[in-house]
Amino acid sequence: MHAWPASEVPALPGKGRDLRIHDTATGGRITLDPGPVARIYVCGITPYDATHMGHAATYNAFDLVQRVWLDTKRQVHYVQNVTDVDDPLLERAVRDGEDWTALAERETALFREDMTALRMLPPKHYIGAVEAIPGIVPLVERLRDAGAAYELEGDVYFSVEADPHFGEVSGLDAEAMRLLSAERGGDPERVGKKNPLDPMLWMAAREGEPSWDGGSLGAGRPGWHIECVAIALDHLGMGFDVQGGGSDLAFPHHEMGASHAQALTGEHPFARAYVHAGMVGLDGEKMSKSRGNLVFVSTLRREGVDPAAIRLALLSHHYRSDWEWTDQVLADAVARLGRWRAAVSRPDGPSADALVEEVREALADDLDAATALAAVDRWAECQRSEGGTDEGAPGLVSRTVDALLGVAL
Ligand code: 5CA
Ligand code: ZN
Repeated sequence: MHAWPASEVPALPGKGRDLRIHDTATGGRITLDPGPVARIYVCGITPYDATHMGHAATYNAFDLVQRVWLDTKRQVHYVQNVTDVDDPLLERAVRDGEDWTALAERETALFREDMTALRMLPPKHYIGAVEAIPGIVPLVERLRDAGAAYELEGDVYFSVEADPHFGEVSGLDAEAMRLLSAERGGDPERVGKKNPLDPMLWMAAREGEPSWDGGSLGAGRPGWHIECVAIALDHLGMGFDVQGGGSDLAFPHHEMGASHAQALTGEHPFARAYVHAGMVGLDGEKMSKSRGNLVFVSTLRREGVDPAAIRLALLSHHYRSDWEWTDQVLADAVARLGRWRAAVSRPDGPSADALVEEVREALADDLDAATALAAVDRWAECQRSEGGTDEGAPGLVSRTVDALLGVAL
């Protein structure tokens, strides 16, 4: 699949700091030490509805990871998937009497537009589940042949016992895993499984549903976790720097993915850091396509909201906290954008050299965007109340805000 166009990232004077980030697996902050090419995999959308503020907040967090790395003069090898065949997508297509491929294509196209408008840097490889199927089948066959997977009524399940590190990503106990597995696409109640938590790797063809040639597995379609594993191994290999997604992916998705990959390769870890963004809610509930309590990026854009203001609204919350989208959050962001634009529109101003370092330090410190915004606020206020004589300052502030926060002033 093609991704979306990249907005330019201005180069800043000096060099950024190495990223210290919270890793779900160790439960603490680690300093990432990627080589000259940092590798990141971020789970993409399931395209059955438009991009909502929760999605946007999660992609914003990982966009900041990229921007911090780029500022350290590294290259970034960023991979993202599109779950363009899965139960919720097929169910929505049936509900609306629409062809599932048309639905997936339309929503993926809208996602690209939203990401472009929000100045999210595109992945180098943007891969759909359907196009990954030829690579998935041999992986499932290998797991089965190694005894790490087994067949049940034509479906193929992964055996969580095959990975000695199973459980280390989420750190949850068996009961918590069981509850979440039932909630998030698993089938712990299915009779005949070796372990109730075992996830499906390959689903045998169902009547009325799309299916693909699965070689010795028979016709069918891939399970969810193996999709991301196949794409990540193909484009990044084991031991890449960050696997990212919202906190609802820590279990089962990232736990199972790590175990699939570790069982396949005998190597550990799959990712060096598992990074999870908090959940954005609306009216006291997690914003989700299945609940329908959604504020869409595209709706706000259509209403004439500046995407830079949407981006500032996302940035005003710490990426790991759960927060609520409200009209006030957006109104505050619109006001802030106005203040910043007024401040950089003057020909000179107070020196911004210290500001560049403050923004760098805040983001390197577990992506503390709110602190970065506060630093820019202080410069803008100083510009408003006192002004200054540094002719390069407004331009430097614009470039800093663009390069590190993805906000075009
Ligand atoms: N296709 C899979 C990942 S392989 C998937 O989870 N798709 S999704 O469309 O449901 O979600 C896309 C991303 O947005 C995931 O990282 C998910 O954790 C995140 N996300 C979904 N809802 C929210 C929310 N309310 N707040 C924050 N992030 C969210
Ligand atoms: Zn994924």
